[in-house]
Amino acid sequence: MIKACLFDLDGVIVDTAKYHFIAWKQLAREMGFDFTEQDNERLKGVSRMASLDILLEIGGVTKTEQEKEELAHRKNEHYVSFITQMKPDEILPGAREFLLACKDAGLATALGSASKNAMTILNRLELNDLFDAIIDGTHTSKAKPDPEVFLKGAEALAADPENCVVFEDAEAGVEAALAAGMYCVGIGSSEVLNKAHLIIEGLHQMTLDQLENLQ
Ligand code: B16
Ligand code: MG
Repeated sequence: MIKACLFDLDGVIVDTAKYHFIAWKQLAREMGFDFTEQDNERLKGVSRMASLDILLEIGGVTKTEQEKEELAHRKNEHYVSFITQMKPDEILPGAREFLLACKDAGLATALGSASKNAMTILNRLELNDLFDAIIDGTHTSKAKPDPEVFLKGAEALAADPENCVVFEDAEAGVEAALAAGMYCVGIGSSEVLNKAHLIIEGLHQMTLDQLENLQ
């Protein structure tokens, strides 16, 4: 029986990938190489430092650890300049409605995101109150596909993993949910998310009845 819903942020609640893309592209330009939208697909759900490693690999560039810290900091400054301008109308279709339906049905809700900027984004979207627990990149040391972020979310909600469902748009996130022993609803392409128990285009397609059918 599902008692708790855990939500990834980027790609599930809001499309922040477009802002990550502009910020990474700008950094690549400063280093003298191009970064495409296709390249950006590789960074979805990946932590900031791991994303930088992929960017540097694409550019064929080697940097010291200290230089990498500075580059990641600079990228984050670009990114934060965008997300601090976000408005609630950027919430993806159906996300707010489904969160409200969960609350009305007495289901516990948690955020499970790799982002260290999750609180800033939720504040801008005015969604904080709809989450009983928020686990983000500031609370975790192991990146998805490690299940840490979702196990911490379940613990914060006092829910057993077998009573939890995770909503994820990234392959590594689906793997993290399954490794945690939870149900998973994939949001996006069935080619990439085929290990999920159910795949939908977005939370606008999700109903509470479908949660019962997962089991
Ligand atoms: P930050 P999610 C992830 O969010 C993004 O998909 C990924 O592109 C980003 O690198 C990561 O957060 C870290 O974000 O730089 O803000 O700490 O999908 O796990 O909600
Ligand atoms: Mg995501």
